[in-house]
Amino acid sequence: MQIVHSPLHVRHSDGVELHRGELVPCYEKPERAEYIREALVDAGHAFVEPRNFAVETLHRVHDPAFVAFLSTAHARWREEGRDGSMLPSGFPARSLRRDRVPEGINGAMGYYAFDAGTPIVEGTWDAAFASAQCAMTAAALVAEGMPAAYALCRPPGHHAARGAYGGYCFLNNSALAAQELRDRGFGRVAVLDVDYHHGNGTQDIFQERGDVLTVSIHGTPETEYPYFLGFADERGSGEGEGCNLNLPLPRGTGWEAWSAALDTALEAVAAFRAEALVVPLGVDTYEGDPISAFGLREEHFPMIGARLAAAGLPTVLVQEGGYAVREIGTNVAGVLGAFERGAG
Ligand code: SP5
Ligand code: ZN
Repeated sequence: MQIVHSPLHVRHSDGVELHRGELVPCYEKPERAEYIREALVDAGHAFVEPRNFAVETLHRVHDPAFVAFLSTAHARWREEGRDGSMLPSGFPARSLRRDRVPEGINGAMGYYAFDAGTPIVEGTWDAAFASAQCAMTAAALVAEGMPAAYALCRPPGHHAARGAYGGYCFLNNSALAAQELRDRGFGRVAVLDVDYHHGNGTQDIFQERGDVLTVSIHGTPETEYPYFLGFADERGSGEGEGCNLNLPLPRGTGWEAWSAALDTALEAVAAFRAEALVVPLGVDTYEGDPISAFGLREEHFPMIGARLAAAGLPTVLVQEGGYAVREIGTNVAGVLGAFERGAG
């Protein structure tokens, strides 16, 4: 499997998040990518660095003002004499206005964020842009004829919406990969999100589009993050009517029910007549994940890889969540190894 990865991810580090009422070191930390990289090197996969994409390529799926905010946020914070990790503390929820972006950095941060769990540090923009470039490069490689490629993205992306960040995500790497595939000639692209959390950002971005199917298997938002999107009755709108499928599952779901949902998801991808597939690949479905509550075990990840390969489509896999740091590499390598054997 061709792997695209950038060492710049380490610049996004030492942030803190608000978790159960306390500021704690962010669960989404550099060691995650290091463990994945080591496991994939050991498994003999080939690595390349991302190509350079202009910042304007991000505007295909993100609001330009949002991109400008992200790229300047920490410098504005430092101009006010602050340093370290930034978190918002006020949001334009019900009763408040959302038709104007506040002038000050604190208000602007609350305007563009949807949680207080996604720290911005000095190197966040460099890491997030490099991560997006990894995903777009992997898509370019597949469009150029490679059967599959994996983007070892960090920070992750699937929670990032057209104009909002959260859930440890800033730029929607998987959406950018899907868009790159569209722009390079694949007429219909499916996104099958297997991260523990609903891919709210990807759903938002493609909500009204009929050329990209979004499917997500995730912990039910009745109890699980991101709480306010990801229910089964969200089916897309306008031209995108019928082009979103959510498969929420209760806490404690194990392999049997999860893999039945994967069958349903793959049937939807086939019925859509997708020409290419993007897989936002979170391994926070693992039973040992510290912030999630499904029960998949190590032996199940290769089974996921084999099932995805059996779809028989040009495929871009994009790293999303997974916080059981010690096992994350084994689980990702399990998916990719089996995908390659299945596709071979
Ligand atoms: C990419 C990704 O996986 N993002 C996940 C972001 C989750 N952030 C908030 C998590 C809140 C979880 N609550 C902890 C419950 C522990 N049992
Ligand atoms: Zn997740």
